[in-house]
Amino acid sequence: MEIPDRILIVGLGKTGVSVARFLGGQGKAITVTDTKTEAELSHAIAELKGVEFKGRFGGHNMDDFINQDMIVVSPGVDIEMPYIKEAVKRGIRVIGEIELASAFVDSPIIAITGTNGKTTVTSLMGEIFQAAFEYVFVGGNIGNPLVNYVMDDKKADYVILEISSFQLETIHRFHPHISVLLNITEDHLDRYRSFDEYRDAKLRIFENQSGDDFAILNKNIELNRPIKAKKLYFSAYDVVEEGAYYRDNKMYIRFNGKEYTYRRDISPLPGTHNTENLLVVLLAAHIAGIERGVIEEVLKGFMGLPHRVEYVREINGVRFINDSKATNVDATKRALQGINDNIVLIAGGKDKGGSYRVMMDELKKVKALILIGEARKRIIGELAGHVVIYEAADLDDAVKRAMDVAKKGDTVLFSPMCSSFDMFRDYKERGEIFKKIVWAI
Ligand code: UMA
Repeated sequence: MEIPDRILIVGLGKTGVSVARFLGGQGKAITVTDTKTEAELSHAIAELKGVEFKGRFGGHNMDDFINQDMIVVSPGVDIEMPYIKEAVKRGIRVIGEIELASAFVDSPIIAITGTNGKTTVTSLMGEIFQAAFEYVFVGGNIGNPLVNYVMDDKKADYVILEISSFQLETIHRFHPHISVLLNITEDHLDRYRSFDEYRDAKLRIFENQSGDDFAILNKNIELNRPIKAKKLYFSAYDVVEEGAYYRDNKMYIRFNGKEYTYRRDISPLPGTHNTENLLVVLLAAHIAGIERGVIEEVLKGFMGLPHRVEYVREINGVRFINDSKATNVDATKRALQGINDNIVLIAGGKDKGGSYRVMMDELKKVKALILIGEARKRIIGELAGHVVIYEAADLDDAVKRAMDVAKKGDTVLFSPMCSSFDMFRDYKERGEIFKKIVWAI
């Protein structure tokens, strides 16, 4: 990709900082803009030491958007905003970090998207590939921008990326060798006008693939879209001809005329959703020709991720579980499915506009729902009458109330169903704070 001279970077979070360092290193004239003030961004700005840039902080300005050759937007920036629409109208190229960075990647890319499970799949796949090859880069939405790999100048055998729908909105030529779509349920309806729009963004992961590439698809999700890549299906319910499936405690991988079998209990990760995650990982590992011994060794030792149904401690027979990474209703539903009855659920945060009623079945296991955050009123509006609900002032107060309600044998599950940005920096900070509160009891 030919990088033009005048570039605007919108957003100075993780993505913006890495993009600015990359483009600054190329001697480009960069402007960085963010709605946050200079004081709020002091840490990010400190990371740009030695990079020459013009900063526009505390808000955006139309002049910055229209006097550029290219604009690189962060994933959290809505490309429907008027400044960007105006720039597009004037023919200015608007791309995201994934599009920019992937133009400089010549190793095979494996890209993983889906509403839930993508971080687990990316991490586990990353560990297996790292055990099998000399150097594998694992990044993307998982928290390590791809442009960091490009700046590193060390060629990887594989590049494994967690990719969000936001990142897919701004691709043009991004071309993974293997693309995975795990599942699609309601999420981010605060950003998208409809579920279809969200799904369409996710499906873009396949748009630049050719017949030499692979598309790993969920057999139980109807897509009705033409996909040029070779389609391989996975299913935890049905047998598939080519791909991966689960039957009678075994996982079967059928690829290239061969069949490989793994015991399901080789992995300690619980639940049907994790069976699906494992099937995808095994399939990708076999496409890459990784040996069974390497795969099994990593599978046995992978205990799951922090903040994803993470056991914290037991107090007077009450178990506490941190599931702060559940930033949508489907994720909380999955967590509830994996736990027996008598759950005290702490939830709430920043609302994303999806329906809370989809968890009505699982709600039968919940003896009390304790709510925090901005989403409280909407959740009450949808679930009142179906479960006992308490409102709490903050997370501290919520844990206190949970302690009052929970009896020996119960589980206190912190699984917010919402994003964290109303009260915390991100889901990680939220989970750490929850664990600290629980450990302080
Ligand atoms: N900003 C503006 N103008 C706007 C909107 C935002 O200036 O109109 C500024 C904010 O003030 C802030 C900056 O943009 O300073 C934040 O940018 P960002 O939200 O894109 O955050 P990054 O730190 O760059 O992190 C992003 C991803 N965040 C989002 O998609 C919201 C991270 O995923 C990702 O790890 C990182 O890039 C590296 O690729 C997080 C996430 O929550 C984990 N992802 C969502 C999810 O998984 O559900 C999609």
